[in-house]
Amino acid sequence: APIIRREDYQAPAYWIRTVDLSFDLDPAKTLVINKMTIERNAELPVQSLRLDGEDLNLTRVMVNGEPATFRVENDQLVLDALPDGPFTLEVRNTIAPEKNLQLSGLYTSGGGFFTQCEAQGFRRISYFLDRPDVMAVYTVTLRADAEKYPVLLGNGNLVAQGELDGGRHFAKWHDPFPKPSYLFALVAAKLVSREQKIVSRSGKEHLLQVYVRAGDLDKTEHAMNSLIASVVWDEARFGLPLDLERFMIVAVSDFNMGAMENKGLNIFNTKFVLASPATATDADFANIESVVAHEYFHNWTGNRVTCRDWFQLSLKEGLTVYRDQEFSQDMAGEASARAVKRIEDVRQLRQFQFPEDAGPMAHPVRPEQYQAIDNFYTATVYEKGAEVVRMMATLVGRRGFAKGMTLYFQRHDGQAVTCDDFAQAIADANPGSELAERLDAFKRWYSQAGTPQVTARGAYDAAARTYTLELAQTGTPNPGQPHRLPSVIPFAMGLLASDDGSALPLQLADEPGDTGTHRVLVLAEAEQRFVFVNVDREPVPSLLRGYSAPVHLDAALADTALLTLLQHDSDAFNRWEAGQQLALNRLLAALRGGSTQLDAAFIDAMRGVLRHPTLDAALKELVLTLPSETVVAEELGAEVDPARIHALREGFRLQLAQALRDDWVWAFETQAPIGGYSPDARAAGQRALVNLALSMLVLDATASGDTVWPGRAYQRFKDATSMSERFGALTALVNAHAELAAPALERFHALFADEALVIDKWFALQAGAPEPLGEGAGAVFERVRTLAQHPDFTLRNPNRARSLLMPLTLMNPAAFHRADAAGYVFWADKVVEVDAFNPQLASRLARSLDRWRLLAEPYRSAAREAIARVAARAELSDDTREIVTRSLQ
Ligand code: HT7
Ligand code: ZN
Repeated sequence: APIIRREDYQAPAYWIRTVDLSFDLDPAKTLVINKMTIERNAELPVQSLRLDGEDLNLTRVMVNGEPATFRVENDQLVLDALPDGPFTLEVRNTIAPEKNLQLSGLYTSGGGFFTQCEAQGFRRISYFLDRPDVMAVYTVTLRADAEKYPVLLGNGNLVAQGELDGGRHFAKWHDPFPKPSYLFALVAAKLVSREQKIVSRSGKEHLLQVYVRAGDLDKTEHAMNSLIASVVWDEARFGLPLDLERFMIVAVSDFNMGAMENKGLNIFNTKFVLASPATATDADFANIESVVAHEYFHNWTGNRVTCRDWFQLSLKEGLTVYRDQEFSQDMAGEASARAVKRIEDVRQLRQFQFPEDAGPMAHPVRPEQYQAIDNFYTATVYEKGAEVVRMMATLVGRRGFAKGMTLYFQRHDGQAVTCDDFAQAIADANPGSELAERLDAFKRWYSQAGTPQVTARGAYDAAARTYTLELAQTGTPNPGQPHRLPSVIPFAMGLLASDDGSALPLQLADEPGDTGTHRVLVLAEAEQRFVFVNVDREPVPSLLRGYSAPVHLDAALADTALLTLLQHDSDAFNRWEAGQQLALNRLLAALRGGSTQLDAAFIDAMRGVLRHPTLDAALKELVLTLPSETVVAEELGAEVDPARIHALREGFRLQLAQALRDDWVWAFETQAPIGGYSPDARAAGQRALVNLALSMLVLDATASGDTVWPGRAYQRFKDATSMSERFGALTALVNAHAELAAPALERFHALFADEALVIDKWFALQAGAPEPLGEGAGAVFERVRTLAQHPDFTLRNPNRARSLLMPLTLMNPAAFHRADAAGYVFWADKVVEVDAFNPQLASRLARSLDRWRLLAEPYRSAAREAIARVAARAELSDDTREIVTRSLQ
């Protein structure tokens, strides 16, 4: 496929103003009639009209009602000699939705019709200028068999419906908002809906609907509540109201991603809609809340103001992720629960975005080029993009950011714009702010890939009562950019007294008095020095609080300082960070030949956290969880032996299990939430801690041959009143390889045989289980190979395919990376098999070997060979080819 470059952007030669679409829906042959009104872009010289198409069977082309001369060139429908003024173009084609296994365009799932048009799916429905800067008003008529497809949905408002001959019926929808083709959607299926009328602040009434299959209606309450909460939040926090009379969410079980924000007709993966206490874990409930919010927030950030071109994807995705993260924090409530959400987001960033930014797919938040745009729905565009927006908000303050958003919509409502336009609006609304003063330098976050490294060194001068903090930043230049320029880094910090951990007042040398105990420094040069005066006691610095910028921080703090932070920091994020750093230092030291035994100081500190009288249970659970094997590998940076990292980390886990045995028992017995199931952050945190305690107790017992705790876990698994409890107990048994794991898994499968999303969990749990050490090593991988043959397993359904393949290849390094290369062979086979029918899914799976260069031998050579084997195939999609080619470069 050709390389598409950002610098080559050109405005479209024609504008499509209105679209009148009609669908005669049939799984084998759907007729699409597309009548467009089109105008030439008068600002450009006269050119051919080139409409995008893919896998379409073209039957007729008419201009102004007359048959037209046309040609099809490289999939494009090309017309010349068109009228100079506005004209109508009618294109007829047929498509075969039941053969569409890519799940892009119009496809069938569970006996219904669904669409997915982002990024370039509309061209698989009809010929079009399939680019986000061409915005049109759509009217859509759907015709289908009334019995098989009783529900016919489109964007906007229902303007007509009725019966037709032959048992068919129709519905006509009109969306008054001009939109790009990627936001088009239709659904025709046998569905039922939960409905709720709400009145927004302005007094307008809106109808909210969640459509699912008949048996799933009892699992829609949480999605509906999340939607209502999202509507309320966006109006309260940003003054952004719901602009539609009707807002629909439809759940579908075959879907390539999480969900899609089509105007007024969001289409969701069932995974992010359906939840009941019996079938969904706390994590599922939290994910549903955040994905429902995310798609709803797109209604403004993405739909009302959209992207000029796909290089600007982070304009809508980074901003909308920032908004959903803030929403979830606000929903969590108290400060410590907010910090827990922040920690979870940062863990996600480090687990997925950091490796991406250091590997062959590294790209700036605003990429410069691509071959397959679907490959750029990445952690960098989404999660790092959200961090960039967060830094802007930090630099201008919460109210300043809200003002910036208002200006952004005043300027750009109804337009397709760029990341520059967004940054400019936030800066212009905040004249004199650090952002406005340094806007050009700040925008390097959009153009430079890689995670900057910040080194911090502090020195206390007791005689002068000063504390000098020296900050330096470095980073690797991008390909094609010889020098990396300094980033603008908001650096939140405070100082704690080293003796009792109390917060010290902060006053820089040129300031008249202290400014409180917390502040945001701005690092904008390669090196900067900050001198704090009137520092009465030796301080411990608390740096990069709340993770105020997406950088690697090397502060080289001694254990004593980290222990002070862990015990006393008012910033809960940095308490967690200090605990992680203590654990990481020990893991890295052990990997480099140091002690494999945890020291008393560390264990006592962990006990102190676990037994702490006031700390949030969720925070305790996070502190007591060691950094992941992926994070350790990335820290190591080279010659990674996944089996060794696994053995050491498992060894540490077992020591924590044994040394804190009484404390885990205490936690298990006293920390559970009281009352019936509620997915709120507090109760979920308590369940998470209790589940961790149980896992540790079963781990310890299994290692020592004791059967009491496995027995208790099995009993809890059987008696559980919620999926969180049940799955927690099952996880404890499976991860410890307890004998009772097998009967528990069997029972779980039998209990939930008809619940596809729960069976996905069943696969995922087994594929993500820690590989046993010693004799049983390899059992988890073997189990995955067996499960790939299980009658319930299929690669055709993306959730099911991911449930087995992703936990193994992305989350379970020791099971995947094997000295005999069997993991890589399995991976290559699956990539090739999936690529033949669903390139988007295949290319995601292909990313699992991105970091092969980090590996030690023999893994490295074997991994390269497997990638080369995939790359050598003559028949490969553009999506997967781009990934494997870049990987080998
Ligand atoms: N904006 C949506 C992106 C999306 C997507 C992209 C490529 C292929 C399939 C897709 N399904 C949804 C999701 C979101 O970020 O909200
Ligand atoms: Zn999004």
